[in-house]
Amino acid sequence: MRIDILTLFPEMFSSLEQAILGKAKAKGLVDIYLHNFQEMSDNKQKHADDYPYGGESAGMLLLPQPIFDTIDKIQKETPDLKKRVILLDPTAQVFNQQKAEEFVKEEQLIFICGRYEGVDERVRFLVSDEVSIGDYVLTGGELAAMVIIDAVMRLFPGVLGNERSVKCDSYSSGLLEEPQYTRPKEFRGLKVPEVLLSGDHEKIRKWRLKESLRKTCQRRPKMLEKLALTAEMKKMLAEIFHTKRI
Ligand code: 6GU
Repeated sequence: MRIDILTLFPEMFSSLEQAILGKAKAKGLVDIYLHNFQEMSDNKQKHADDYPYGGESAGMLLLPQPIFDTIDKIQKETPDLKKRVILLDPTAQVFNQQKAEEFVKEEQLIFICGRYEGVDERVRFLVSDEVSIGDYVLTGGELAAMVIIDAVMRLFPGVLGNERSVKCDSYSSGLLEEPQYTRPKEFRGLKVPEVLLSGDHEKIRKWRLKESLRKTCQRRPKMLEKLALTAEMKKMLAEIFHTKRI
């Protein structure tokens, strides 16, 4: 996959080289191209922003020209790649796991990182997707782009090194992951549930499913509404409600 990032602060992305993305790059699964669209500005002072028409407005807007020209340049370099052009915008729909699963199927992702008060409305003609990462305002789209890139890259086969962990992800399966334990069996008086040490796979499967349902019920009850519940799940949920531990 090729990732292009349009930003006024390309140096912010150096941390992407670490961790998951570093691994993906080392394996040749992804190439990242950073574009400082300010350098594409056709005015003498290399301004990338200006005041909005109409006056009385709070701040500056990103100019359309440097962004349009950068996208044109990228399109010329990569005419054949199946791509999405993604505008980071705090007023857009919130990014989620489903979007991450869509994006990972593309050959190229182009991120336009907004700054200041936002972008000239005409920039939206260029984009296929607009996303926010939550209901709060950041100073720019850079951190949001990094969040999205991380969520997408870890879905790439071979990046995590353990495909099961993607399939069992909270949000992919429709249920939150059950509590998990590692060594030792007892730590500061806190014990690992007996069933996990029993070696009885069917009992363990049931325990995991039930705890997964319990956690989803407690933390994200809306997720259960979207799930096709099996008879086994319904029985477990009834037990969970009956014991009133939620
Ligand atoms: Cl995409 N941009 C900015 N500036 N703030 C945000 C955001 C994006 N998502 C949440 N907050």
